[in-house]
Amino acid sequence: MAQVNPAAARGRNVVVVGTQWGDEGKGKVVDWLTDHAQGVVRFQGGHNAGHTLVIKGIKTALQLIPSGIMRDGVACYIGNGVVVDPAHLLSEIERLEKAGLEVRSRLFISESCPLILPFHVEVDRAREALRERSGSGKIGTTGKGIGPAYEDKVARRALRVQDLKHPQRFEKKLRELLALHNEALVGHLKGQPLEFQPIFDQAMALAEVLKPMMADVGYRVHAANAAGANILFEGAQGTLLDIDHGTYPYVTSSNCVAGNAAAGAGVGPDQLHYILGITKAYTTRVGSGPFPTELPIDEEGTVGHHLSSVGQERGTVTGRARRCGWLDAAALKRSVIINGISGLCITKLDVLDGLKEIKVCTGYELHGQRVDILPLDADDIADCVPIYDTFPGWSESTFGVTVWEKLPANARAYLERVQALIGAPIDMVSTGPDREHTIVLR
Ligand code: 2SA
Ligand code: MG
Repeated sequence: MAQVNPAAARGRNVVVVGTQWGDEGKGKVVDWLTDHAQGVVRFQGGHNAGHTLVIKGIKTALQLIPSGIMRDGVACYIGNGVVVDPAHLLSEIERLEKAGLEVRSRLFISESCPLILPFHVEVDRAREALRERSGSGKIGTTGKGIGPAYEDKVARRALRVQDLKHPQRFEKKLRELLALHNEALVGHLKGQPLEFQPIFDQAMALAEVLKPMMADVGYRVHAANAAGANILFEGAQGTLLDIDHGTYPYVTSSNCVAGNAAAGAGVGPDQLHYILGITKAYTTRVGSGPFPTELPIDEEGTVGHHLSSVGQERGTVTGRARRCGWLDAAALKRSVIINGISGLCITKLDVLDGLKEIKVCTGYELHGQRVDILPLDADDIADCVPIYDTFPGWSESTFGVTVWEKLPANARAYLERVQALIGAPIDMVSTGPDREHTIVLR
């Protein structure tokens, strides 16, 4: 089979999205594809994302800065669809600079990004505490202020990156917004109010540092493209956490699907040429919400424990243990349709090495009926009883394999069946965290 990197053709843009509940390994794949790209754009989410890259054995976790930053000379864009915590952004820039990377000259931050400010974090955490106290159940957010910042955006009262350039305008808007959030904080959220001055002073200090990186990102990406550059659109979280299409309300507050790559970067949908869906060979989820194929992870010797420990399934940002379970092809079927997936990359196949048998959920029994695609209502999803196909496992190691034919026959059979069930071709397989641990098909 010919080995073609999906990003290799000149002027070809690739969108990379997660097809599950995030943590599919998007960061590694984006980094690998960046070999053939001159720019990488983030288009949604914020520093709730945790993209782990391993390059020459050294692990780096990125939250807000696009994964392209690990390659010299690649331009990195933070699109208007991203919510930006300026204090976090600066700390991430400084951390990467300490590691010897050139960041500021090739990082472009959209002036239209809404800002995450300290009161968003307070409100996010206080709301979670309230949900817990009232018995309505936590969402299990990352506590980074993501939801409240997007709420302000949609309510048309957000402070945006561009406001940082205008101290008087910033002051006026900040006073109004802070008053509103303080009212909620001291009222029903039973928290503490925040003071204006420290927030304002910190923002103005950050403004000076960030100003040279502020840019008209949509236009820049358009111009780069017109000059023949290949652009990668790097999704964060995953389709099942999408605000519209995910397991609402147990979702994040942005659209994680491929269609939002255009709106969240500020380019036309005709600039999205190939949609690569990243799919972990099993399923994980961090935070609350329904998860039909979930397995218990605590008991040694069980499959759930195997996935959790061999897969090192812990939140990159929060350190929380991720919930683990079998691959859910019925959920993936929905992801493939919503994203318009061109091809899939299966990641962490090696984590399944050594399991006696491997299961794939092909549909569910729901209220006495068989359904073959993930329902839209979270309560229905919680009632779904998965129906499984069972495959023999393999004892050989697939870690680091780079050629399809060298995979164990049972691993190939498993992937071929998955491909047929999901309705999209597998174009890549990742067999380890390093750049080199990659099989390219088609
Ligand atoms: P939020 O903070 O408002 O976006 O949380 C809402 C839900 O979205 C989930 N979410 C995530 N799920 C998986 N990975 C994410 N990034 C980190 C990682 C998470 C971590 O890479 O491991 O470290 O815990 C991410 N970000 C948001 C979140 O769990 C809620 O279910
Ligand atoms: Mg992650």
